[in-house]
Amino acid sequence: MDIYEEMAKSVVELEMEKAKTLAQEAIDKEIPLLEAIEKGFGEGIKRVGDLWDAGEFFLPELMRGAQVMQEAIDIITPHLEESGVKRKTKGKIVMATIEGDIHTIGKTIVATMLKANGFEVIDLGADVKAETIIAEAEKQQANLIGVSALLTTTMMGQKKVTELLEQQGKRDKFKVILGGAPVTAKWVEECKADGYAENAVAAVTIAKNLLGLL
Ligand code: B12
Repeated sequence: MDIYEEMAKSVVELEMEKAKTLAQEAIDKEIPLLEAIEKGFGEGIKRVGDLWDAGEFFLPELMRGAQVMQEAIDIITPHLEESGVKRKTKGKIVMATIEGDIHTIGKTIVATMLKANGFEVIDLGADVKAETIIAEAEKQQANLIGVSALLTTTMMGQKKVTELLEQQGKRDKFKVILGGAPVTAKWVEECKADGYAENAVAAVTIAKNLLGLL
């Protein structure tokens, strides 16, 4: 079994110690860390999601799976950042999961991937009001705002970000990108946002594109 499959399995089997050991192994053996996140632990949480969808996993398993994935990523992230620090900053992005929504995993992966690709990322966490996201983007003089939503009920908050920017006459100051499992290109268009990406690799491409770096 390759290490990515072992990583995925550790999340599905809710094996915290195993996941942490594998994360450390990836660092020690200089395995590409972004791939370890996407193809390994990220694949694992997707399978956990499928098991939840199929009614085979319940909330406690779901939460444990998320914790296992998060702790493994926490071990990897400082090493990713280490390799990224010496590069010139490509741009500054303020990221958050929108108000009412506590899903952090996808947003954190995107933030990690952007950092690893030379962006400066200010991660505001989850359950963040549109007003706060905008205020922070202004304070930080960011070029980009990234907003995640995993619930159909919280997606409206993404639209609120672009609407508020418009109302406040600040829409031209920032490029806004949206994402999260229920988000589609059509929804992004409806929100009058600037970009959509369905995964973290695409998020880096769209961010670079919007800042004219590609
Ligand atoms: C893990 C999980 C949880 C964990 C979250 C832990 C955490 N720290 O994040 C816990 C257990 C806490 C949880 C809670 C809940 N959850 Co939940 N959860 C999931 C699950 C299984 C996986 C989500 C995930 O992390 N996926 C893995 C990541 C890597 O994928 P991702 O988030 O899509 O991110 C990728 C892309 O979307 C994109 N992306 C993401 N964000 C952004 C942002 C930008 C700017 C860009 C460009 C791209 C981008 O890139 C990412 C990397 O590739 C999904 C099921 C599923 N199949 O998605 C349900 C799911 C999202 N949850 C759901 C629900 C209903 C809930 C609860 C309401 C359950 C409850 N009754 O309490 C609560 C929510 C409470 C709240 N107020 O938010 C539903 C949502 C239904 C809907 N359509 O609205 C889902 C779809 C499950 C289901 N089938 O019913 N959940």
